[in-house]
Amino acid sequence: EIKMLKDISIIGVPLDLGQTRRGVDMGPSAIRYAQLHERIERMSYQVEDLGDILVERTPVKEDNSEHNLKNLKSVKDTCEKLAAEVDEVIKRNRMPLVLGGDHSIAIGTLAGVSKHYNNLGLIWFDAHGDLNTAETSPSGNIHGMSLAVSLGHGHDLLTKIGGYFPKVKPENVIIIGARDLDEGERAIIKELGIKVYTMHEIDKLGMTKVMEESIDHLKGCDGVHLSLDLDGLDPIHVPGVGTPVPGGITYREGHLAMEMLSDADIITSIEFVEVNPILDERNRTAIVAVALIGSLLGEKLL
Ligand code: Z70
Ligand code: MN
Ligand code: MN
Ligand code: MN
Repeated sequence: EIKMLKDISIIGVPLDLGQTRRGVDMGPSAIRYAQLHERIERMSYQVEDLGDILVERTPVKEDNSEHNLKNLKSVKDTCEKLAAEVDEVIKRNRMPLVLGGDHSIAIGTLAGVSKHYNNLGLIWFDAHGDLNTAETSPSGNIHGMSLAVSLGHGHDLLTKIGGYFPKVKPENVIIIGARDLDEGERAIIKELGIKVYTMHEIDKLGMTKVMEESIDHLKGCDGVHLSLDLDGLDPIHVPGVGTPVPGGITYREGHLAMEMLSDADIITSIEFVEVNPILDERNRTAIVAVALIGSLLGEKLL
């Protein structure tokens, strides 16, 4: 059974070292500027903002010695701090709302969340699978590896954050919005039997059915983490993402998905990642992020 938490703690993670486009470290500021706190408070949640996790940069030369894992030490250190902070928030019976930063931070969020549940579910909204390892990654960017790491696949320094692994079981993971998967990612999806709703299934079934099935699939879970990469949406609506992939989830489908999660009352922790204000137009991407968070937390049109 899922125990819902009605007090919310915002945690910013200004990390841009899990990929190679600078600027996503300003994501938390942009989302706050789009009035996140005010918007949630209006819905009569009790909200606290814990500020940002301190991101320390190890000089790039030293940090790129490990094979195909860029900035491994900086990403690991940041994720460890984030895990500890998320853990504290949940211990205080509050719901963590984590703002990225690039998607490598999910490694830390899940390390802090997962120990509080016996059977954690995970919804991964993304154009990508983030299921690479150093062996399969075409880029060496850790933000393309964070789901694999959380499933226990990848470098020990990442999989063992928090002192245990895996953080989530493959049968409890659902990817929604995928349309850019690498060869090695397709292989691990087959090998582990991960449930994936690509854009093909979303087009064919419709978002309503996709979310009904997803919610039903996770009904045995005692908590569900939502990790939402803004690039899951179509870049028409969110120009401020580092890796735009055409043909994504529409603004309306995105809201519908969030509203259905809200009605099902299953989400126990949240993260929104990959907002890059440098690439954005007038903060549109952060504004969309805040609107989606509103729907997810129960904002109604009427
Ligand atoms: C590619 C890689 C990725 C986000 C891009 C891209 C991964 N599969 N993830 N943008 N959020 O480099 O591993
Ligand atoms: Mn307040
Ligand atoms: Mn991602
Ligand atoms: Mn992505």
